[in-house]
Amino acid sequence: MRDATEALIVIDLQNDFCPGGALAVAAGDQIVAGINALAAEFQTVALTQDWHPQDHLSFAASHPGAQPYSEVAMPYGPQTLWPVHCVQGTAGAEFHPDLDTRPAQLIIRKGFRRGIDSYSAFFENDRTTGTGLEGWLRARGITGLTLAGLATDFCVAFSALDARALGFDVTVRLDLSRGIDLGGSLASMTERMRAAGVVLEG
Ligand code: VGL
Ligand code: ZN
Repeated sequence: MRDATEALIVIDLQNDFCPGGALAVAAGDQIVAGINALAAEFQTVALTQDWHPQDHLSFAASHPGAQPYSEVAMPYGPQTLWPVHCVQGTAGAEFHPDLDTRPAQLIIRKGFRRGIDSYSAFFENDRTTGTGLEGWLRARGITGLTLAGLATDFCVAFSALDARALGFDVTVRLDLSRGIDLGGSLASMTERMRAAGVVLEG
């Protein structure tokens, strides 16, 4: 068992990010068994769940004429446009059926405000709206985080960078994460994590 000051945060292990899903990450489903085994080591486990309204402004379909994977200017800065994914209440938004959700004491839903995307488990993409995860962790005396899930170069990396900025010790399990890799994002975000002092394992 890990120390009581350590928590595992499993990022967006949902059907739409797995093969067959709307925003499938290659081999995204191959990390499920390893994450289940890892969760058994931790006394504190939280999951995040991408949870968008149907008309979310991170969807290309919400911007007439826009293509998925293009970029638009949002009031808070540039935003990549995605295929419609993880719509609240749909099968695509559910966790992968093999993910053991029983050890999780908290599920943080994010991206539910139509006008703001949320990659990070800590802050939405305006970089100021908090999700509440920091307070929950601090109230439980957590100082060290292990992150794994989907996608390495978006929600995992943004969460890891925010966690470092908030002062947590952070390990990302690269072997239990998979990336989207848009325009070299996997290499660039991995380097950003390394530079920020994130321990990269696997
Ligand atoms: C994610 C793009 C859009 C992720 C979520 O979980 O990495 N990526 N929404
Ligand atoms: Zn999303």
